[in-house]
Amino acid sequence: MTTDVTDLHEEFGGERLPPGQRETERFPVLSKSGTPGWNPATWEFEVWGAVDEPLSYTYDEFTDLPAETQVQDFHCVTGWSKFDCEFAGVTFPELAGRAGVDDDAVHVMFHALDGYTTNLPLDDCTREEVLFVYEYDGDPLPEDHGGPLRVVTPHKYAYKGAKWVTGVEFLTEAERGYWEKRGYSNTANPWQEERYS
Ligand SMILES: Nc1nc2c(c(=O)[nH]1)N[C@H]1C(S)=C(S)[C@@H](COP(=O)(O)O)O[C@H]1N2
Ligand SMILES: [Mo]
Repeated sequence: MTTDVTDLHEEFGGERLPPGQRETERFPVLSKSGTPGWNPATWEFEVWGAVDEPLSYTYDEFTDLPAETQVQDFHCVTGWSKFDCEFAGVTFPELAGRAGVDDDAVHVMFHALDGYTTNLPLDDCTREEVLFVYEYDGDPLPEDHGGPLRVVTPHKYAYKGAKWVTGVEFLTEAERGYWEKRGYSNTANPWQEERYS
């Protein structure tokens, strides 16, 4: 079953194409420092911080979790949007439920293989469309786009979605990630054009 979440913009009172964006058919690659490469024998995905049960998965274990396929739009802060991306993976709420999030957790930091980090308030993460993605258009997620595993955040500019994600840290206080420390918006709502801070 595939869920179409491309009507998400209605929640934000905006058009499907957010202001100042241009639709592209291509799927450009944007990375701060190239594709890091991963080793399937040693790759691990971990959940830690303010949780009852820290979690750790190999690639095979992760891809055995209950998964779903969604059609989503993708908005890059540099001005392009790609409609109708088919992503398959595990939802944030599914994973958070397995870890048991502590009552005092308010914020989340995503960690990635290339040293990238990005942050979001917990409320912005506990949404079905925040997905840990390992398939794109029915194929394994290409490494340039964050394979083996990346996050997508269709309600935010795409820098909130860590490619090559290896960990999720639940925090009791807000912190800023890589681009959030370097001038990009902490809130990143495309329909309010929250590009810079
Ligand atoms: N680990 C990691 N994740 C990242 C980045 C990065 O440099 N490293 N770049 C971000 C930015 S700025 C964007 S626009 C999207 C780009 O995703 P794409 O290359 O699949 O288009 O990934 C985001 N996630
Ligand atoms: Mo970006």
